[in-house]
Amino acid sequence: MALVNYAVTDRVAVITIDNPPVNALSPAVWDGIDQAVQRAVADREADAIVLIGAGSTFIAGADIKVFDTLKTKADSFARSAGTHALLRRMEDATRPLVAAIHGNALGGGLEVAQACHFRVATKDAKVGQPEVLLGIIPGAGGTQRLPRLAGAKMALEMATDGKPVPAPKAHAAGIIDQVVDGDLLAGAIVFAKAKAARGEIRKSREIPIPPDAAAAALAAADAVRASLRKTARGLRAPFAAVDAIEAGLRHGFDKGSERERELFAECVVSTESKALRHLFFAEREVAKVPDIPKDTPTREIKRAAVVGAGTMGGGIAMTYANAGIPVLLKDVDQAALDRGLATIRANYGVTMSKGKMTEEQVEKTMGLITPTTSYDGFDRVDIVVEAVFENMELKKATFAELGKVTRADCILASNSSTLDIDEFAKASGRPAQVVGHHFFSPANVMKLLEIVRGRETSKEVIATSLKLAKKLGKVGVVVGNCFGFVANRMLAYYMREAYLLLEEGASVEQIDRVLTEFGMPVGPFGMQDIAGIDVGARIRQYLASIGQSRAEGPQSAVPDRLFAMGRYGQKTGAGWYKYDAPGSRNRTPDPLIDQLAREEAAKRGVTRREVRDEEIIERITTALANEGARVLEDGYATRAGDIDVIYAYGFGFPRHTGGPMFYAETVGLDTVLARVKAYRARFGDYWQPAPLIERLVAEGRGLYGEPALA
Ligand code: T1G
Repeated sequence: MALVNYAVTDRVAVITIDNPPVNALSPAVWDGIDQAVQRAVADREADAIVLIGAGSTFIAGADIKVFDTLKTKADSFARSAGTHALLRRMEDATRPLVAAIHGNALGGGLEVAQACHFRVATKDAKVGQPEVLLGIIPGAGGTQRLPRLAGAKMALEMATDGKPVPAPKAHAAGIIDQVVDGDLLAGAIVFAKAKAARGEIRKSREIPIPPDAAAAALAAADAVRASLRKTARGLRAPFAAVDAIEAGLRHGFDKGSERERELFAECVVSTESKALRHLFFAEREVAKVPDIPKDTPTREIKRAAVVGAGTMGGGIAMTYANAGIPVLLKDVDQAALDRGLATIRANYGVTMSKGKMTEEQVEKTMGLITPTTSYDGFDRVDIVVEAVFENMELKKATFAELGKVTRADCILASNSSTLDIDEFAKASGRPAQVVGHHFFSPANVMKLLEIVRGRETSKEVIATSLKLAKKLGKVGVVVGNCFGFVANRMLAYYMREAYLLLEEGASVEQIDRVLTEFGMPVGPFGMQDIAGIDVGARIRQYLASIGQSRAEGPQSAVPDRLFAMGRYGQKTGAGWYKYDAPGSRNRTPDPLIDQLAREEAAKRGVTRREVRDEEIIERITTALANEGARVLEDGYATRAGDIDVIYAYGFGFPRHTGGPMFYAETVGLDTVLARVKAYRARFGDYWQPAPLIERLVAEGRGLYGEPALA
């Protein structure tokens, strides 16, 4: 089959794009469409033209991989002239040209549809301009045609938030001309023939924008910019999209198109776009585990159980219920269950207050959660997620029980954040069924699921976990069973540097500010006050009991002193900050922390000094990248992109940096290596360069299997 097929039906030329899996616009597809439209215009057998996608969707956009071939702004600017000219040729077709949309018409796909004279769609189709999610802007006329079809306000919204719009809403806005019930192609042919009978052609680029609407739109553009300054910190693309739309409003279609091409060219070669495009593919790569073939058998998860109704257990139960999977929620007594269910109900109450769920939906979903204080019914579930207190003995006892009360093929998953899955596997008596499912708090919100592979975890259990992650709306990443797995193993180095910088003279507020300005949703100290200082303290205690520690190098005593004072963070009303009351989020700096830092610095003979903001970022990101490289070297993560996905989805590491490993690559692995060596000389031998980084720098290669980023 060709990429673009042509046939005439009932005097309508039907052009079918067939480029699986999403009909992406590769250069060959662009050319195919161009030739097919020109063929239809000259075809005496055709009075009208329909453009449709084969398979499950219309065109999901330009082929994102092609952007890596655009090396300079000038190159991109030059090449986009061809695309714009092609779309104008389509628009100048002398026969009615109708786009028939099902599935998704996104990015270039919607832009192709906008260059058609009309658009019809199925009810469940979606249209959108998601380019900003890739650090670029609509680059095929979308910033100029969309305002003319849908009005500038809607165009500004779509081009800056990148969200898909359902067909009925797009129809109401004027983007879609008709929602087709029944067979899309048949409906499109009828629609096209009717247009041909009336000789009706409408070129989007010629739709006028009334002066008063343009004035209102220009005001709207400024308002959008003001809002983006809060929501799109550190990003360029959303602002560029506004600039392109504004140029068209002020100077007309042609000048606006030229400005769009300039801005697209600027964005497509930016680090922001390379980073976001990297994550787009990385978050799809994670599902590909080298020794787990795509056709590995999987089990259907129809019933689940969660042991432990605490914060995590409750959130996990919600995750299953939200996916429509009935779930038993077990705790030791009714009081614990009642607390757990009250938290769940409160969480749904927040969702409902935001209008994301109706009361009926909440009741129906909560109805899927069955509280219990016994193991009754555990013999009928397909998976159990253990979410008891992070204590090895308690977890081993729980797995021993689960091994007795569940079916032989029931998957036994642990939500442990750091402990040894193989220990649980041994205790269960069924190691092949045991796996780690490490959710991130709040479990019903955070998308990351670390799938921790034990020594004996079966391939079927891994494959089932990956499939289940998708069903739960999570991004499942398979990781190895080292202490802390990948996320928390690396986080130990992130926190070590934060603590040491604090003792060296930086303040809690400065470190948190610098990391949030970098793009983290919250700084290390604010994060600990949310997660609980006691969680880390107890893990350190456990490690000390088995003669281990989280990260090499000096361990600050400040967090343990806070723990000893009962200052666990928000939940106790004081931690790294003071809070209005236990559970409050209103925080104020506490001079006590500075005093503790001074005392501990003195004990370690550290001379306090002023710490520059840049040093905070450099120390923390270098520590992350160096440890990430060791994780890769040790084989606990499959690829650098997996680590990027873990940090983007697990900790909100700013997506426009591509993740800690991609960020290291853009800083330069040679620079990262030099920093590690400088820190070793300055702070001590615990700063050891990761051999992988040393090797890649020596060979001039990058972390992603090709020469370092140009
Ligand atoms: N280019 C290349 N590959 C793509 C692709 C694209 N646009 N979209 C999807 N894929 C691959 C994806 O990597 C995966 O590959 C497979 O298709 C299935 O994808 C000029 C400049 C459409 C909602 O941003 O949002 O147009 O892993 O797993 O869950 O102005 O794909 O199987 O090897 O995501 O059903 C704008 C991106 C581009 C849309 C379907 N368009 N895609 O989701 O499948 S820029 C987008 C998506 C542009 C113009 C601008 C989703 C989807 P593999 P999938 P899905």
